[in-house]
Amino acid sequence: MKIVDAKVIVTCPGRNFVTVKIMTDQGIYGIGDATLNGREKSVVSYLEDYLLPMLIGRDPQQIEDIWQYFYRGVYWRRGPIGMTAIAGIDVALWDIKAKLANMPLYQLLGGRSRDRILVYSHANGKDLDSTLDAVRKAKEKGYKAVRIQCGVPGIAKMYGIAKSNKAYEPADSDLPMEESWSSEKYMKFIPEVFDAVRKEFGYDIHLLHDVHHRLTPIEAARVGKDLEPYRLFWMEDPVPAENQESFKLIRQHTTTPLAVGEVFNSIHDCRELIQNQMIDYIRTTIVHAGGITQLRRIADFASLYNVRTGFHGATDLSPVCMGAALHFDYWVPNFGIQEHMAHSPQMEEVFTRAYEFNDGYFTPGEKIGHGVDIDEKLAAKYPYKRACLPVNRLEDGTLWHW
Ligand code: CS2
Ligand code: MG
Repeated sequence: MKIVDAKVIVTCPGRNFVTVKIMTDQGIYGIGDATLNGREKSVVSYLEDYLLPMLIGRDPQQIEDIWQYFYRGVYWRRGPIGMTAIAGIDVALWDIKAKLANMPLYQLLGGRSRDRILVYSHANGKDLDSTLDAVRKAKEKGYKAVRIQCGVPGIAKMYGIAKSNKAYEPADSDLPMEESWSSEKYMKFIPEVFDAVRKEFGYDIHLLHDVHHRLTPIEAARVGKDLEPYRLFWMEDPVPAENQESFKLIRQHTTTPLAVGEVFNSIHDCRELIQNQMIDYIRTTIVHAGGITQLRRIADFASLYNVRTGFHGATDLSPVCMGAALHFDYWVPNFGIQEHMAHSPQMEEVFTRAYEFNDGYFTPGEKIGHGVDIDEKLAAKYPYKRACLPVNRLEDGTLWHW
């Protein structure tokens, strides 16, 4: 079997998506997500100028050898752009292999380990009342787990909060918008938010929260401690994770579970946190960490330390990534939870998919491959439009983590 062609499809049905499509001499093709929010065109160039020409003529069944060729063979290893490009190719090859085997991808991985996949939705609001209302709406839709993000008095624009009633999309300007942040105001207010949510909804719903890399280790330790009475499912990205040792300090002070990894792109980014049991969930995703081939290694390594998966699943990860992630979630023994920010109807028109939502859980569907496809004619109707993520500053102007 040979790869006879490979291309990148860039489309913007409300936001930019990058899709890799690989065609074989037996008429079977596969697709993979290669979307990196705010840097899409860099990944497109990496694919079109380098990786895709190297694919032509290869046997698509040699998934591992192709992964090693692109990882070890490139000299300049790792990094979000390279690993996202490799991920797009890797998922397309797994899609081809499962189609060749005439089975859903989860069967090829080892069969399902559960009947259904727990997901969490986002409940956010510019103030406490609108956040409580968002939790009500998520519960009405059947979600058993919600991520709570609430505007903080005195902070003009908060990450994770949708504008008016539109879906949340942080890459909302051609060049970066600047936002202002106060850890003090946030730390003072956030316990009130969870107190109000638990008072209204009790403890039968899982609550998650994303600190989004904003705090110092001791501040994160304090917030983790302050939130203990509200028994969070997890507190996410409490601090930037370049210095993984700093998680020891957080761990010493709080039992609030920690989830990290959506910005990681290699097993080497996760190793210290996992082997020192400084986190409880690993969020590294298929699209940003080199695809299924590397994610299997990360998940297996995490299982040695009782760390469970909790994949990133924001709308800037395309339905192709969601589809592949759900097959992975169906199989992976140490599954934790899957993030689900619903894509818009316009996006779902471009990407047909087999996965289904039912009462707070997903199933990946029984279509062969990962079950997601792209309507290229429709995709062509939505040309790429540059959009960058915001940049963040403290109130005194210091550049800070967004
Ligand atoms: C967030 C993301 O979903 C999450 O946990 O961290 O929305 C993140 O801000 C975006 O994916 C960045 O593109
Ligand atoms: Mg996050």
